[in-house]
Amino acid sequence: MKPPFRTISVVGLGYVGLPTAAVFASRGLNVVGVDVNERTVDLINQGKVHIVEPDLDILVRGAVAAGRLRASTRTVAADAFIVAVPTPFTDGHKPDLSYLKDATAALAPVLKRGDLVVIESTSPVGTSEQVCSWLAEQRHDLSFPHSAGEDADVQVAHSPERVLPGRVLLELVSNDRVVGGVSRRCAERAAELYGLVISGKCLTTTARTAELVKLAENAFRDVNIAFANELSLVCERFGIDVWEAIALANHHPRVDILKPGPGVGGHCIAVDPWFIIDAAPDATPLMRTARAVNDSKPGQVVELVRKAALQRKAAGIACLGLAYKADIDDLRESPAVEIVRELAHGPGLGNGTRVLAVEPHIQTLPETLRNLPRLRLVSLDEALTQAQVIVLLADHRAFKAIDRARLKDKTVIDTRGAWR
Ligand code: SAJ
Repeated sequence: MKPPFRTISVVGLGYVGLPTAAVFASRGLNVVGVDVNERTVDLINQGKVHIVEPDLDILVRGAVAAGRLRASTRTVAADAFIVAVPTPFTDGHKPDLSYLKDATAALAPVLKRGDLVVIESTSPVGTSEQVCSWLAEQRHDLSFPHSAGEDADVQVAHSPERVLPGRVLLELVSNDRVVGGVSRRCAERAAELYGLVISGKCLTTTARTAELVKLAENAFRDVNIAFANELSLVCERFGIDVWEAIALANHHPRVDILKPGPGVGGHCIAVDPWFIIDAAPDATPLMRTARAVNDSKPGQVVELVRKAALQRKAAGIACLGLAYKADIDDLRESPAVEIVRELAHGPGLGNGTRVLAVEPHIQTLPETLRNLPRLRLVSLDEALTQAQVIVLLADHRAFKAIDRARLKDKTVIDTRGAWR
Protein backbone atom coordinates (compact mmCIF):
# COMPACT_ATOMS: atom_id res chain seq x y z
CA MET A 1 0.00 0.00 0.00
CA LYS A 2 1.22 3.51 -0.81
CA PRO A 3 1.95 5.44 2.38
CA PRO A 4 -0.24 8.57 2.51
CA PHE A 5 1.11 12.10 2.59
CA ARG A 6 -0.21 13.47 5.89
CA THR A 7 1.97 16.53 6.34
CA ILE A 8 3.69 18.47 3.63
CA SER A 9 6.40 21.01 4.19
CA VAL A 10 6.91 23.73 1.59
CA VAL A 11 10.30 25.35 2.03
CA GLY A 12 10.46 28.90 0.65
CA LEU A 13 7.21 30.89 0.70
CA GLY A 14 7.73 33.14 -2.30
CA TYR A 15 5.96 33.49 -5.63
CA VAL A 16 5.90 29.72 -6.12
CA GLY A 17 6.09 28.25 -2.62
CA LEU A 18 3.22 30.15 -1.05
CA PRO A 19 0.67 29.39 -3.80
CA THR A 20 1.83 25.75 -3.78
CA ALA A 21 1.40 25.51 -0.01
CA ALA A 22 -2.03 27.12 -0.21
CA VAL A 23 -3.21 24.79 -2.98
CA PHE A 24 -2.14 21.65 -1.07
CA ALA A 25 -3.79 22.99 2.09
CA SER A 26 -6.99 23.81 0.22
CA ARG A 27 -7.18 20.13 -0.80
CA GLY A 28 -7.25 19.09 2.84
CA LEU A 29 -3.58 18.30 3.46
CA ASN A 30 -1.73 19.62 6.50
CA VAL A 31 0.87 22.05 5.23
CA VAL A 32 3.70 23.74 7.08
CA GLY A 33 5.32 26.51 5.11
CA VAL A 34 8.90 27.37 6.02
CA ASP A 35 10.63 30.65 5.30
CA VAL A 36 13.67 32.42 6.71
CA ASN A 37 11.84 35.76 6.68
CA GLU A 38 10.04 36.28 10.00
CA ARG A 39 7.79 39.01 8.64
CA THR A 40 6.59 36.71 5.86
CA VAL A 41 5.92 33.94 8.39
CA ASP A 42 4.01 36.30 10.72
CA LEU A 43 1.90 37.69 7.89
CA ILE A 44 0.95 34.25 6.62
CA ASN A 45 0.02 33.07 10.11
CA GLN A 46 -2.36 36.05 10.26
CA GLY A 47 -3.92 34.80 7.01
CA LYS A 48 -2.30 37.56 4.96
CA VAL A 49 0.03 37.50 1.95
CA HIS A 50 3.17 39.42 1.05
CA ILE A 51 2.90 39.17 -2.73
CA VAL A 52 0.42 40.30 -5.36
CA GLU A 53 -1.16 37.37 -7.19
CA PRO A 54 -4.83 37.09 -8.15
CA ASP A 55 -6.94 35.19 -5.53
CA LEU A 56 -3.92 34.12 -3.48
CA ASP A 57 -5.04 36.23 -0.50
CA ILE A 58 -8.44 34.49 -0.40
CA LEU A 59 -6.91 31.02 -0.63
CA VAL A 60 -4.29 31.69 2.07
CA ARG A 61 -6.85 33.28 4.41
CA GLY A 62 -9.15 30.26 4.04
CA ALA A 63 -6.35 27.69 4.52
CA VAL A 64 -4.97 29.40 7.62
CA ALA A 65 -8.47 29.86 9.11
CA ALA A 66 -9.19 26.14 8.52
CA GLY A 67 -5.98 25.22 10.38
CA ARG A 68 -4.54 23.48 7.31
CA LEU A 69 -1.72 25.94 6.65
CA ARG A 70 0.74 27.42 9.07
CA ALA A 71 4.11 29.06 8.55
CA SER A 72 7.30 28.70 10.54
CA THR A 73 10.93 29.78 10.41
CA ARG A 74 11.94 26.27 11.50
CA THR A 75 11.85 23.19 9.33
CA VAL A 76 9.64 20.53 10.92
CA ALA A 77 9.16 16.83 10.17
CA ALA A 78 6.85 16.02 7.24
CA ASP A 79 6.16 13.17 4.80
CA ALA A 80 7.06 15.29 1.78
CA PHE A 81 9.20 18.38 1.39
CA ILE A 82 8.72 20.71 -1.56
CA VAL A 83 11.67 23.07 -1.88
CA ALA A 84 10.97 26.32 -3.72
CA VAL A 85 13.82 28.63 -2.73
CA PRO A 86 15.57 31.07 -5.07
CA THR A 87 18.40 29.87 -7.31
CA PRO A 88 19.84 33.16 -8.60
CA PHE A 89 23.11 33.63 -10.42
CA THR A 90 26.25 35.34 -9.22
CA ASP A 91 27.88 38.34 -10.93
CA GLY A 92 29.74 36.07 -13.33
CA HIS A 93 26.47 34.37 -14.42
CA LYS A 94 27.28 31.28 -12.34
CA PRO A 95 24.39 29.51 -10.59
CA ASP A 96 24.17 30.34 -6.89
CA LEU A 97 22.86 27.25 -5.10
CA SER A 98 23.49 28.59 -1.60
CA TYR A 99 19.77 28.96 -0.71
CA LEU A 100 19.16 25.40 -1.86
CA LYS A 101 22.13 24.17 0.14
CA ASP A 102 20.88 25.99 3.26
CA ALA A 103 17.35 24.61 2.80
CA THR A 104 18.78 21.10 2.38
CA ALA A 105 20.89 21.50 5.50
CA ALA A 106 17.83 22.62 7.47
CA LEU A 107 15.63 19.72 6.41
CA ALA A 108 18.25 16.95 6.68
CA PRO A 109 17.94 16.58 10.49
CA VAL A 110 14.15 16.00 10.36
CA LEU A 111 14.18 13.49 7.46
CA LYS A 112 12.96 9.95 8.14
CA ARG A 113 12.73 6.75 6.12
CA GLY A 114 9.97 6.95 3.47
CA ASP A 115 10.12 10.74 3.05
CA LEU A 116 10.05 12.46 -0.31
CA VAL A 117 12.06 15.58 -1.18
CA VAL A 118 11.06 17.46 -4.33
CA ILE A 119 13.10 20.36 -5.65
CA GLU A 120 10.92 22.87 -7.51
CA SER A 121 13.57 25.59 -7.70
CA THR A 122 14.93 26.01 -11.21
CA SER A 123 18.25 24.20 -11.14
CA PRO A 124 21.28 23.43 -13.29
CA VAL A 125 21.47 19.87 -14.60
CA GLY A 126 22.77 17.56 -11.87
CA THR A 127 21.37 19.54 -8.92
CA SER A 128 19.04 16.80 -7.62
CA GLU A 129 22.01 14.43 -7.37
CA GLN A 130 23.94 17.19 -5.63
CA VAL A 131 21.07 17.57 -3.14
CA CYS A 132 21.25 13.80 -2.48
CA SER A 133 24.98 14.14 -1.72
CA TRP A 134 24.39 17.07 0.64
CA LEU A 135 21.69 15.11 2.48
CA ALA A 136 23.84 11.98 2.64
CA GLU A 137 26.71 13.97 4.19
CA GLN A 138 24.42 14.90 7.10
CA ARG A 139 22.48 11.64 7.41
CA HIS A 140 24.72 8.57 7.40
CA ASP A 141 21.81 6.59 8.87
CA LEU A 142 19.67 6.98 5.72
CA SER A 143 20.30 5.94 2.12
CA PHE A 144 19.66 8.21 -0.85
CA PRO A 145 18.84 7.41 -4.49
CA HIS A 146 22.04 8.80 -6.09
CA SER A 147 23.86 5.84 -4.54
CA ALA A 148 21.16 3.41 -3.39
CA GLY A 149 18.92 3.70 -6.49
CA GLU A 150 15.46 2.12 -6.20
CA ASP A 151 16.20 0.85 -2.66
CA ALA A 152 16.87 4.27 -1.16
CA ASP A 153 15.22 5.21 2.16
CA VAL A 154 14.44 8.73 0.98
CA GLN A 155 13.15 9.63 -2.48
CA VAL A 156 14.45 12.75 -4.25
CA ALA A 157 12.89 14.31 -7.36
CA HIS A 158 12.90 17.49 -9.41
CA SER A 159 9.61 18.94 -10.56
CA PRO A 160 10.15 22.42 -11.92
CA GLU A 161 7.47 25.02 -11.40
CA ARG A 162 6.16 26.35 -14.71
CA VAL A 163 3.50 28.77 -13.56
CA LEU A 164 3.13 32.20 -15.11
CA PRO A 165 3.07 35.08 -12.61
CA GLY A 166 -0.41 36.59 -12.78
CA ARG A 167 -1.98 33.17 -13.50
CA VAL A 168 -0.22 31.14 -10.81
CA LEU A 169 -3.21 29.54 -9.09
CA LEU A 170 -4.78 28.49 -12.37
CA GLU A 171 -1.59 27.15 -13.92
CA LEU A 172 -0.44 25.42 -10.74
CA VAL A 173 -3.41 23.09 -11.00
CA SER A 174 -4.05 22.84 -14.72
CA ASN A 175 -0.53 22.77 -16.25
CA ASP A 176 1.05 19.42 -17.05
CA ARG A 177 3.97 18.75 -14.68
CA VAL A 178 7.33 17.30 -15.52
CA VAL A 179 8.39 15.07 -12.63
CA GLY A 180 11.97 13.81 -12.77
CA GLY A 181 13.23 11.26 -10.29
CA VAL A 182 16.79 10.48 -9.27
CA SER A 183 15.41 6.93 -9.55
CA ARG A 184 12.22 5.69 -11.18
CA ARG A 185 10.64 5.17 -7.77
CA CYS A 186 11.42 8.78 -6.83
CA ALA A 187 9.55 10.01 -9.93
CA GLU A 188 6.56 7.79 -9.20
CA ARG A 189 6.36 8.91 -5.60
CA ALA A 190 6.56 12.58 -6.59
CA ALA A 191 3.87 12.02 -9.24
CA GLU A 192 1.64 10.57 -6.47
CA LEU A 193 2.14 13.78 -4.49
CA TYR A 194 1.25 16.15 -7.34
CA GLY A 195 -1.57 13.84 -8.43
CA LEU A 196 -3.34 14.91 -5.23
CA VAL A 197 -3.75 18.47 -6.47
CA ILE A 198 -3.22 18.88 -10.20
CA SER A 199 -5.63 18.26 -13.04
CA GLY A 200 -2.86 18.36 -15.70
CA LYS A 201 -0.76 15.30 -16.53
CA CYS A 202 2.28 14.21 -14.48
CA LEU A 203 4.99 13.37 -17.01
CA THR A 204 7.66 11.26 -15.35
CA THR A 205 11.30 11.22 -16.42
CA THR A 206 14.78 11.41 -14.92
CA ALA A 207 15.77 14.27 -12.64
CA ARG A 208 18.46 15.43 -15.07
CA THR A 209 16.00 15.57 -17.96
CA ALA A 210 13.46 17.47 -15.85
CA GLU A 211 16.16 19.96 -14.86
CA LEU A 212 17.12 20.56 -18.48
CA VAL A 213 13.51 20.73 -19.71
CA LYS A 214 12.74 23.64 -17.40
CA LEU A 215 15.85 25.54 -18.48
CA ALA A 216 15.11 24.80 -22.14
CA GLU A 217 11.56 26.15 -21.87
CA ASN A 218 12.74 29.50 -20.59
CA ALA A 219 15.72 29.65 -22.96
CA PHE A 220 13.32 28.95 -25.85
CA ARG A 221 11.19 31.90 -24.80
CA ASP A 222 14.24 34.12 -24.36
CA VAL A 223 15.52 33.33 -27.85
CA ASN A 224 12.10 34.04 -29.35
CA ILE A 225 11.67 37.32 -27.50
CA ALA A 226 15.18 38.28 -28.66
CA PHE A 227 14.02 37.78 -32.24
CA ALA A 228 11.07 40.13 -31.65
CA ASN A 229 13.34 42.68 -29.96
CA GLU A 230 15.83 42.54 -32.82
CA LEU A 231 13.00 42.97 -35.30
CA SER A 232 11.86 46.09 -33.43
CA LEU A 233 15.29 47.65 -34.05
CA VAL A 234 15.21 46.68 -37.72
CA CYS A 235 11.74 48.21 -38.09
CA GLU A 236 12.85 51.41 -36.41
CA ARG A 237 15.74 51.63 -38.88
CA PHE A 238 13.29 51.30 -41.79
CA GLY A 239 10.59 53.52 -40.28
CA ILE A 240 8.16 50.58 -40.15
CA ASP A 241 5.63 49.94 -37.38
CA VAL A 242 6.92 46.71 -35.79
CA TRP A 243 3.54 45.83 -34.29
CA GLU A 244 1.83 45.98 -37.64
CA ALA A 245 4.64 43.98 -39.26
CA ILE A 246 4.41 41.25 -36.60
CA ALA A 247 0.62 41.10 -36.73
CA LEU A 248 0.81 40.62 -40.51
CA ALA A 249 3.61 38.02 -40.35
CA ASN A 250 1.65 36.08 -37.73
CA HIS A 251 -1.13 35.51 -40.24
CA HIS A 252 1.21 32.94 -41.77
CA PRO A 253 0.08 29.54 -40.47
CA ARG A 254 3.56 28.59 -39.23
CA VAL A 255 4.82 31.95 -37.95
CA ASP A 256 4.20 33.16 -34.39
CA ILE A 257 6.51 36.05 -33.51
CA LEU A 258 6.42 37.17 -29.87
CA LYS A 259 6.21 40.78 -28.72
CA PRO A 260 9.12 43.20 -28.52
CA GLY A 261 9.36 45.17 -25.30
CA PRO A 262 11.73 47.19 -23.11
CA GLY A 263 13.81 44.07 -22.39
CA VAL A 264 13.34 40.75 -20.63
CA GLY A 265 12.83 40.81 -16.89
CA GLY A 266 11.73 38.61 -14.05
CA HIS A 267 13.61 36.03 -12.15
CA CYS A 268 13.31 33.27 -14.72
CA ILE A 269 13.76 34.02 -18.39
CA ALA A 270 16.59 36.50 -17.85
CA VAL A 271 18.37 34.02 -15.56
CA ASP A 272 17.70 30.43 -16.58
CA PRO A 273 19.47 30.40 -19.97
CA TRP A 274 22.70 31.15 -18.09
CA PHE A 275 22.39 27.81 -16.26
CA ILE A 276 22.75 26.10 -19.62
CA ILE A 277 25.30 28.52 -21.07
CA ASP A 278 27.49 28.27 -17.97
CA ALA A 279 27.55 24.47 -18.13
CA ALA A 280 28.01 24.19 -21.91
CA PRO A 281 29.53 27.48 -23.14
CA ASP A 282 30.86 26.17 -26.45
CA ALA A 283 27.50 24.60 -27.37
CA THR A 284 25.29 27.63 -26.77
CA PRO A 285 26.16 30.59 -29.07
CA LEU A 286 22.48 31.19 -29.90
CA MET A 287 21.34 31.37 -26.28
CA ARG A 288 24.21 33.67 -25.39
CA THR A 289 23.41 36.00 -28.29
CA ALA A 290 19.72 36.07 -27.33
CA ARG A 291 20.70 37.11 -23.80
CA ALA A 292 22.87 39.89 -25.22
CA VAL A 293 20.10 41.12 -27.55
CA ASN A 294 17.54 41.21 -24.74
CA ASP A 295 19.97 42.77 -22.29
CA SER A 296 20.76 45.57 -24.75
CA LYS A 297 17.11 46.58 -25.15
CA PRO A 298 16.81 48.80 -22.02
CA GLY A 299 19.81 50.86 -23.20
CA GLN A 300 18.16 51.37 -26.57
CA VAL A 301 14.95 52.56 -24.91
CA VAL A 302 16.96 54.99 -22.76
CA GLU A 303 18.54 56.46 -25.90
CA LEU A 304 15.12 56.95 -27.54
CA VAL A 305 13.75 58.64 -24.43
CA ARG A 306 16.76 60.95 -24.04
CA LYS A 307 16.49 62.02 -27.66
CA ALA A 308 12.76 62.72 -27.29
CA ALA A 309 13.25 64.61 -24.02
CA LEU A 310 15.97 66.84 -25.49
CA GLN A 311 13.91 67.55 -28.61
CA ARG A 312 10.90 68.52 -26.47
CA LYS A 313 13.05 70.35 -23.91
CA ALA A 314 10.93 68.28 -21.53
CA ALA A 315 10.56 69.29 -17.89
CA GLY A 316 9.16 65.85 -17.08
CA ILE A 317 9.44 62.29 -18.36
CA ALA A 318 6.69 59.97 -17.13
CA CYS A 319 7.81 56.34 -16.88
CA LEU A 320 4.73 54.18 -16.52
CA GLY A 321 5.39 50.83 -14.85
CA LEU A 322 8.36 49.48 -12.92
CA ALA A 323 7.27 45.83 -12.73
CA TYR A 324 8.84 43.46 -15.22
CA LYS A 325 5.50 42.83 -16.90
CA ALA A 326 1.80 43.66 -16.74
CA ASP A 327 -0.37 43.55 -13.62
CA ILE A 328 2.13 42.17 -11.13
CA ASP A 329 4.24 43.81 -8.41
CA ASP A 330 7.45 41.92 -9.17
CA LEU A 331 10.39 44.25 -9.82
CA ARG A 332 13.08 41.57 -10.00
CA GLU A 333 15.45 41.97 -12.96
CA SER A 334 12.96 44.47 -14.34
CA PRO A 335 14.16 46.31 -17.45
CA ALA A 336 11.81 49.15 -16.47
CA VAL A 337 13.77 49.69 -13.24
CA GLU A 338 17.01 49.69 -15.23
CA ILE A 339 15.63 52.24 -17.70
CA VAL A 340 14.31 54.55 -14.98
CA ARG A 341 17.58 54.32 -13.05
CA GLU A 342 19.64 55.15 -16.10
CA LEU A 343 17.40 58.11 -17.00
CA ALA A 344 17.44 59.44 -13.44
CA HIS A 345 21.10 58.77 -12.79
CA GLY A 346 22.95 58.87 -16.07
CA PRO A 347 23.94 61.75 -18.34
CA GLY A 348 22.12 63.05 -21.40
CA LEU A 349 19.13 64.92 -19.98
CA GLY A 350 18.68 68.65 -19.46
CA ASN A 351 19.37 69.92 -15.92
CA GLY A 352 15.77 70.65 -15.08
CA THR A 353 14.32 67.41 -16.43
CA ARG A 354 12.51 65.29 -13.82
CA VAL A 355 11.77 61.58 -14.10
CA LEU A 356 8.33 60.70 -12.76
CA ALA A 357 7.88 56.98 -12.11
CA VAL A 358 4.41 55.48 -11.77
CA GLU A 359 3.88 51.99 -10.36
CA PRO A 360 0.43 51.37 -8.84
CA HIS A 361 1.57 48.09 -7.22
CA ILE A 362 4.20 49.59 -4.88
CA GLN A 363 4.21 52.23 -2.14
CA THR A 364 7.91 53.10 -2.10
CA LEU A 365 10.69 53.03 -4.65
CA PRO A 366 12.96 49.98 -4.57
CA GLU A 367 16.45 50.31 -3.07
CA THR A 368 18.17 50.78 -6.45
CA LEU A 369 16.00 53.81 -7.24
CA ARG A 370 16.16 55.55 -3.89
CA ASN A 371 17.96 58.87 -3.34
CA LEU A 372 18.16 59.81 -7.00
CA PRO A 373 17.45 63.56 -6.92
CA ARG A 374 15.91 63.69 -10.40
CA LEU A 375 13.42 60.85 -9.66
CA ARG A 376 10.06 60.73 -7.85
CA LEU A 377 7.36 58.05 -7.48
CA VAL A 378 4.09 59.81 -8.32
CA SER A 379 0.46 59.07 -9.17
CA LEU A 380 -0.57 58.40 -12.75
CA ASP A 381 -2.54 61.62 -12.81
CA GLU A 382 0.41 63.72 -11.63
CA ALA A 383 2.74 62.10 -14.16
CA LEU A 384 0.36 62.69 -17.06
CA THR A 385 -0.16 66.30 -16.00
CA GLN A 386 3.50 67.19 -15.51
CA ALA A 387 5.36 65.23 -18.19
CA GLN A 388 5.80 66.06 -21.84
CA VAL A 389 7.35 62.68 -22.69
CA ILE A 390 5.37 59.57 -21.70
CA VAL A 391 7.13 56.18 -21.72
CA LEU A 392 5.03 53.06 -21.29
CA LEU A 393 7.20 50.35 -19.72
CA ALA A 394 4.68 47.89 -18.27
CA ASP A 395 1.28 47.44 -19.87
CA HIS A 396 -0.69 47.40 -16.59
CA ARG A 397 -4.48 47.52 -16.97
CA ALA A 398 -4.60 51.01 -15.45
CA PHE A 399 -2.26 52.32 -18.13
CA LYS A 400 -4.05 50.65 -21.03
CA ALA A 401 -7.26 52.33 -19.84
CA ILE A 402 -5.79 55.85 -19.94
CA ASP A 403 -8.01 58.33 -21.74
CA ARG A 404 -6.08 58.80 -25.00
CA ALA A 405 -6.97 62.50 -24.98
CA ARG A 406 -4.45 62.82 -22.12
CA LEU A 407 -1.69 61.65 -24.43
CA LYS A 408 -2.45 64.30 -27.03
CA ASP A 409 0.38 66.79 -27.36
CA LYS A 410 2.76 64.42 -25.57
CA THR A 411 5.67 62.55 -27.07
CA VAL A 412 4.72 58.94 -26.50
CA ILE A 413 7.18 56.03 -26.41
CA ASP A 414 5.10 52.89 -26.11
CA THR A 415 7.56 50.03 -25.61
CA ARG A 416 4.70 47.51 -25.27
CA GLY A 417 2.56 48.45 -28.24
CA ALA A 418 -0.39 48.80 -25.87
CA TRP A 419 -1.67 52.17 -27.10
CA ARG A 420 -1.70 51.49 -30.80
N1 SAJ B 1 8.25 39.42 -22.77
C1 SAJ B 1 8.41 40.14 -23.92
N2 SAJ B 1 7.75 39.73 -25.04
C2 SAJ B 1 6.92 38.66 -25.05
C3 SAJ B 1 6.78 37.90 -23.87
C4 SAJ B 1 7.46 38.32 -22.73
O1 SAJ B 1 9.13 41.14 -23.96
O2 SAJ B 1 6.36 38.35 -26.10
C5 SAJ B 1 8.97 39.82 -21.56
C6 SAJ B 1 8.05 40.21 -20.40
O3 SAJ B 1 7.64 41.53 -20.49
C7 SAJ B 1 8.94 39.96 -19.20
C8 SAJ B 1 9.77 38.75 -19.65
O4 SAJ B 1 9.69 38.72 -21.07
O5 SAJ B 1 9.80 41.04 -18.97
C9 SAJ B 1 9.32 37.42 -19.10
O6 SAJ B 1 7.91 37.35 -19.06
P1 SAJ B 1 7.08 36.03 -19.42
O7 SAJ B 1 5.65 36.36 -19.25
O8 SAJ B 1 7.47 35.50 -20.74
O9 SAJ B 1 7.59 34.95 -18.39
P2 SAJ B 1 7.81 34.91 -16.80
O10 SAJ B 1 9.25 35.19 -16.53
O11 SAJ B 1 6.82 35.72 -16.06
O12 SAJ B 1 7.49 33.37 -16.54
C10 SAJ B 1 8.24 32.40 -17.24
C11 SAJ B 1 7.29 31.37 -17.86
N3 SAJ B 1 8.03 30.54 -18.78
C12 SAJ B 1 7.60 30.34 -20.06
O13 SAJ B 1 6.63 30.86 -20.51
C13 SAJ B 1 8.43 29.39 -20.88
C14 SAJ B 1 6.62 30.56 -16.77
O14 SAJ B 1 5.84 29.52 -17.32
C15 SAJ B 1 7.70 29.95 -15.85
O15 SAJ B 1 7.11 29.21 -14.78
C16 SAJ B 1 8.48 31.09 -15.25
O16 SAJ B 1 9.14 31.79 -16.32
C17 SAJ B 1 9.52 30.53 -14.29
O17 SAJ B 1 9.29 30.62 -13.08
O18 SAJ B 1 10.51 29.96 -14.75
